[in-house]
Amino acid sequence: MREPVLPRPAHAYVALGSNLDGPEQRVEKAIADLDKLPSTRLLARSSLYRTAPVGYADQPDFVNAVALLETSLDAESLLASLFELERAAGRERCIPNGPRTLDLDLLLHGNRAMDTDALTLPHPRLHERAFVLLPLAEIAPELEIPGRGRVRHLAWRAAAVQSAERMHDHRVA
Ligand code: PH2
Ligand code: MG
Ligand code: MG
Repeated sequence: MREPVLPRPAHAYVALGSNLDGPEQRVEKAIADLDKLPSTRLLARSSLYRTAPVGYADQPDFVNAVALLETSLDAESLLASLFELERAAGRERCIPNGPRTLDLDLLLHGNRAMDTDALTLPHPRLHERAFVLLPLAEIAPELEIPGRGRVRHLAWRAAAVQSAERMHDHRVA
């Protein structure tokens, strides 16, 4: 049987998004839930961002954020845990790119590179999405996306064509 726990923990970046039924609270709760996953702890998180929908325009604005985890779960096990949190948030998969209560996308898992039907790492659209890059740039501006460039450069480029507005600072009560 495949061993789902790594000998040494990896850094994993997760993108969070919601645009239904209290998106701010849903993203905040999901960040707290990520910290509770087995063999996993939250190392850093971005602010919340209000972003215009990309891909399918006729839906509410999204709330987006990015979290950095230290985890001993391998990429497949972490992905399964993310799906479970989406399911627990009542996620229904109807319209592609359509409205959702909670979307958790695995962006990077250590330096793992893979492309299967189940999972592509790094995330294939990470480098072109302001709603991912701006929050990611807040917590990892110098991170290099293999074959794509440095996060702060990618974020700067994406911000010129898509809007992503930083919401109130989550650290302030
Ligand atoms: N997610 C999508 C499609 N479009 N647009 C924004 N602003 N934020 C998202 O999280 C998002 C999207 C597919 O997952
Ligand atoms: Mg997504
Ligand atoms: Mg997704």
